[in-house]
Amino acid sequence: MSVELGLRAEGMLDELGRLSDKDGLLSRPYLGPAHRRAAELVQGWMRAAGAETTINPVGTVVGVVHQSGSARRRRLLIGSHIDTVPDAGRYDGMLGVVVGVLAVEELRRRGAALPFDVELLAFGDEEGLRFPEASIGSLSLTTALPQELLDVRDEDGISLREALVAFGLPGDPPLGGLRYDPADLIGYLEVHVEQGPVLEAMGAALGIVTSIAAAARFRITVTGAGGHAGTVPATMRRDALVAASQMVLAIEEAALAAGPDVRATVGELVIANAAANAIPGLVRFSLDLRAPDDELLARARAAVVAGIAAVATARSVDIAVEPEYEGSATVCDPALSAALARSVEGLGLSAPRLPSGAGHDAQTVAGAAPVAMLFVRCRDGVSHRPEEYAAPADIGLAVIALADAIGALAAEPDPRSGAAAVG
Ligand code: HGY
Ligand code: MN
Ligand code: MN
Repeated sequence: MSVELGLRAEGMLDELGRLSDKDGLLSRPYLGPAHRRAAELVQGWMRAAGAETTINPVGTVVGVVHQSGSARRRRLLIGSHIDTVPDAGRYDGMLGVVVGVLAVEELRRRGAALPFDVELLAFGDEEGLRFPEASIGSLSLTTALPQELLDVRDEDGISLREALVAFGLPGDPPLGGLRYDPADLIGYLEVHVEQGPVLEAMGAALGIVTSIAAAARFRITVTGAGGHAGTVPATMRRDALVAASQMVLAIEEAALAAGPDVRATVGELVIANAAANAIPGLVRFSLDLRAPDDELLARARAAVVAGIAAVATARSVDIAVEPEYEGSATVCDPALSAALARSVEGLGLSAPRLPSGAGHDAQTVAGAAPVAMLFVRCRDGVSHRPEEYAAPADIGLAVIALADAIGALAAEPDPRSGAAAVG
């Protein structure tokens, strides 16, 4: 059973993985043409699984499997994301969306009568790489987003409002009105490829996530003095690239000093108006900072900012450090996690517990509902690269485990209120 489900999932992931905004590699930014095609493909899968579907005002595909009975019912959310980083693998985010659809299909095949609705979600902006805000899809469900967000612009100057219209949606959605009522939500379950080497090293197909790391992302601008490469003596330069390079090393040094669980990454660096015969006067780079808890993240941030400020002073350049995204460390809900663990163990598998260094929509949804995550082993721990791979057999086991966990939750009292999970 699980092998067939895994092979079906692999076929769906192959189909989804071909929808890209770039030839020859998988790149699916939020609200781009490929995201639109992927959203429609996923919407069709959700509909075929028996869900009532829509693409909501910020591009999230929503599929509600209504249970017969009273109108206003509590909902269990199952989701992940279908946007990708550039040159991505076919599993990050997409695996969780496909597994959710197949688990709902499996429950229907079993004739499961659930006391709550199941809502499938395919978010479109988890990576948060296009606009200076991240996870707009999941954030809109948990936070009353300001209408001004519609005016933020991507690096091509396209506003969120314009991108929504290009995607085929209204350009003026009431962002604040998208928020879910936490009282309606039983919880949120997300299945995700581990994106790390731990499960593979343990020989475990699946794992239960204990917590999701705190994360902060910044845009740093270094302003020095441009000039002619041939005429300005080295001792008279305020070279923004040399200063930025020293800052990158200072960031590494500060992060290492803050502790082995702190992760600092400069993934993007751009020289404004670069020319081989001109001294760089303006450099912008990104900084992605992670730590297992908020306090350590705060300490690491202070150390890193102090380090780059010292370089700026020594090199007489100016810096601007603009926060772009912040996600608190998130502890997964014990009751929902226990339901996932029991369903994994029910398959005769070990259910190791492990933290997530990667961020997920679950971190955002945790603002409105208890969350839990099921990790699927990935080869060599590689992710955010085309070599990313999860075996169909493991994915099939995840489908069964998720279906079993949903069925088990149906039989248990609501993990939050203790009442029956009926709305
Ligand atoms: O950056 C992350 O951890 C996630 O892939 N957005
Ligand atoms: Mn992801
Ligand atoms: Mn990712």
